[in-house]
Amino acid sequence: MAEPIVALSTPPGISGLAVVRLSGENVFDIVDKCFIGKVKISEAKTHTIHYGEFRNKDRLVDFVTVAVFREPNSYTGEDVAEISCHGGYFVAESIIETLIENGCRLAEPGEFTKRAFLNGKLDLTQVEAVADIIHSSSVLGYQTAVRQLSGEFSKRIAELKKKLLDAAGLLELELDFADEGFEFIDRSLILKSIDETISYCEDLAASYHSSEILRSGFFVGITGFPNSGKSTLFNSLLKRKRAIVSEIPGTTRDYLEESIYIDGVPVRLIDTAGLRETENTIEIEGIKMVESLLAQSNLILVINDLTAGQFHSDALFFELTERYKTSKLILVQNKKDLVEVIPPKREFELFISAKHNLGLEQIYELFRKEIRSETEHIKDFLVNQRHYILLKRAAEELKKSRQSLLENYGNELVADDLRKAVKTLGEIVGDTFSQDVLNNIFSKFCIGK
Ligand SMILES: Nc1nc2c(ncn2[C@@H]2O[C@H](COP(=O)(O)OP(=O)(O)OP(=O)(O)O)[C@@H](O)[C@H]2O)c(=O)[nH]1
Ligand SMILES: [Mg+2]
Repeated sequence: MAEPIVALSTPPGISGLAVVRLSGENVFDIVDKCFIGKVKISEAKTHTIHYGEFRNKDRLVDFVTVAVFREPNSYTGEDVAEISCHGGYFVAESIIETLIENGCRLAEPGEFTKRAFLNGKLDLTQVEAVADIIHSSSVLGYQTAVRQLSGEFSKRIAELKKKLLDAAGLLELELDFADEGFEFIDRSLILKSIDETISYCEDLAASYHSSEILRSGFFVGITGFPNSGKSTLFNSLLKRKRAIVSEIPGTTRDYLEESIYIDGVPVRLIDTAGLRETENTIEIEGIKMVESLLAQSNLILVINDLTAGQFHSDALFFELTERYKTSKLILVQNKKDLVEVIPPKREFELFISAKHNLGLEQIYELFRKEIRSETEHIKDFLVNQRHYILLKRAAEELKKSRQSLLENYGNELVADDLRKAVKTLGEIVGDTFSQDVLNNIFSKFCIGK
């Protein structure tokens, strides 16, 4: 078993309870040095809870309960003790200090989960699901991550691997009989397996973008020329006065971000500084900062001031549409209360009055529609960038093997490509992994997890 580690597993600060977790060699003996209860923790049965005093030498630190999990039936697969104490700033801190004095080391971020992975308790997709559950900001994202934690993703990958390995095995078997002139495989069946796997990998990879929405929210960038009413719309959508609004152009200097929830998904509204127009070309001043905000937006609302004319922001709108090809753009014609006649609507625009809350339901409906159409792509799992890259690579390798098969290359070659794809799929669940990959995954965890 690895060296004993300790950390606070609940958020620090005022709370009813706090949980300090220990894992590794001798943790029960270490607890016994500080805990006085009816039984010794080192003699306690697994999956039992014990009440008693936690002491630092002669000083009473708190009355606590200690939960005992003996290896291998614990989160990490090692001996684990979880001490529940009172919340607040000092108790857990003091307990951790005492345990460190008695031989524990403070855990690194994600170290408990890393040990769970290394001890075979969780595979990599499950580890990533743990991180997604902790950080998930949407209901659907959380639900999908929980499903992933149950091992569904890994099961699916295992099925794909088996299908490909079976095909490779058959091809190799046939090779053994080649001298006798036997050909007993139905190549169309192998082709079917390959095709099914390619389309599964590609579909799953395509859900990466949508998974990101469930993970971190649906980003809406609000842009347009100064004074068009961006901040007014931002406030109206939030239903509170968050941004400063004034008739002076250039009121918003950098950007503001706030969230609203639509169908359990956070919509992250970003109000930005107005883009300035100069002489003949549309030169977008300060676009550098706004640029990265818009680039990460799923939806971009370009606000136009109708009193300056319906077409006043058209060139800007089309330029941004050209620039941000992966985002959806809508031209929002604002201040409709100030114009006599509302011009005919084009398919990419909406008419509202942000100040008088007119037509806002069209915008909420737009959010709803876009989120729905994006999250429809979600299969059963949250695909992250690492999965995305591996799924794409597996699909490429399979396409190669498909080609080799169609062109009647030797079985060896086809089988070889199939095995490569199997290895790539295996990397998704962590059959093979590099330290870099592990470090990258666990750096996203907090201490205590
Ligand atoms: N009548 C009317 N006035 C509006 C409407 N929307 C915004 N305004 C006014 O337009 C002016 C500019 O509004 P802001 O929301 O500050 O505009 P902005 O686009 O954020 O401006 P900058 O931050 O300077 O780029 C303010 O005086 C608002 O009250 C509207 O729908 N109708
Ligand atoms: Mg503003």
